[in-house]
Amino acid sequence: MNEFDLKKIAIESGALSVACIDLSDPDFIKALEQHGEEQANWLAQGFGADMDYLQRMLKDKVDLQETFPGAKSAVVITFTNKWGMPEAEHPFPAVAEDALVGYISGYAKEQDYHRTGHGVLTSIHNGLQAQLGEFEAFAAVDTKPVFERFLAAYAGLGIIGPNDLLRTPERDVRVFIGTLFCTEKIIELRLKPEFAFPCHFCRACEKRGCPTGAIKEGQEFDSRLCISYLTIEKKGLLNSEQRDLMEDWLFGCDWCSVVCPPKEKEDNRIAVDLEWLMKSSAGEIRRLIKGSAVEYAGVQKLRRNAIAILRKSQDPRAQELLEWCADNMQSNLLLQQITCD
Ligand code: B12
Ligand code: SF4
Ligand code: SF4
Repeated sequence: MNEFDLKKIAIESGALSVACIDLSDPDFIKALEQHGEEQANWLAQGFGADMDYLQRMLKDKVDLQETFPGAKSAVVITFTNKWGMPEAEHPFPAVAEDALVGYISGYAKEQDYHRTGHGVLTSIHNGLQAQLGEFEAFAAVDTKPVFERFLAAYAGLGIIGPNDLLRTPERDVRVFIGTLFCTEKIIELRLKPEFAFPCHFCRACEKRGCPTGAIKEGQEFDSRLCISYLTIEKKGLLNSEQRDLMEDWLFGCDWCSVVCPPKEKEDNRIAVDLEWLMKSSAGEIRRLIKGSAVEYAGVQKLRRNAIAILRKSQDPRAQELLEWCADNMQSNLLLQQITCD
């Protein structure tokens, strides 16, 4: 296997870029352990909010031989799901101009990126086996305990920007990361990403990207303040402070990615009619979001977030819709979200 063949297989499988790490390299093992310590420190400071799985998976992310038995090489890729592209599609019904709306992040358009990434990695595995013979491999796209941004940055697919995202020469930060842990030794391939300008000449994501302070100059990323965390991961009720932070987002947030690179971008959000979201049957919405990244949050969380948005609205129709919800909703969480502090 040479560099050219690996790149050819990966690109033909749908990856944007590829690199490969030798998992037995002592420098890599040391860097991984150090990253584990840094993440433990980050979690100890509370920056991981209540995402307990980050703590639970920490050991498995460092001990790769235990997690992926027999793995010798990690093929790391970036890929996209038309994130940020004007032609990207979504299943939500069109919204009337004067409707009460909430927004879904543009990265959730098209098929769920976890599924897209697994497809690309399976195809790469097949391509490698065609050349090297059969071997076992484990694919991960946010689906197994892996320090994805660390691996991608270590392999040279990009750099970590002030927005905490992998910035790449191919598509800036609007890429996802996938890794294929192979029990066969593949060629070691580390890249040197080159950019037209360094992040410190720009800092747009830091200066005019994040509205909440989750990204702040000289400070570590704080999930507790991140709209993406509040709308997707946060369990239970949203208190008034959290409701104020989350603007009118129903799922995810685009502000720190849409400014990269720093020029005006099209609005890629998905507008959702809040009356439709509250009054349609849960089954219908579930069917609609099946196979999209939004499915991870589920209907109840989308509705909880919608209530949080409605409570901040000055529009009298928002109050009417909340009253309708109070009369018609069965879920205790949603009923409490209508009145909680
Ligand atoms: C938990 C999680 C979240 C949390 C926490 C986010 C965070 N910044 O940590 C929440 C819910 C907030 C979130 C939001 C989003 N997420 Co998210 N998320 C994850 C997940 C599952 C784990 C990340 C994690 O462990 N964080 C904890 C930090 C401490 O650990 P870390 O990633 O290892 O790296 C940190 C440092 O060590 C340092 N670092 C890492 N490597 C290196 C290397 C060098 C050289 C240096 C100097 C520093 C450095 O940078 C980080 C600083 O805090 C990953 C998938 C995965 N398994 O990795 C996706 C992932 C990071 N998310 C992703 C995406 C797309 C998003 C959103 C854009 C979605 C959206 N539109 O709403 C937002 C962006 C918010 C943001 N600016 O980070 C993508 C990012 C792709 C990219 N281009 O980087 C990932 C990689 C999923 C994927 N497979 O593609 N996410
Ligand atoms: S917005 Fe600017 S500073 Fe932020 S990651 Fe992109 S290029 Fe770097
Ligand atoms: S996703 Fe939104 S809230 Fe979170 S860091 Fe980026 S801009 Fe800030």
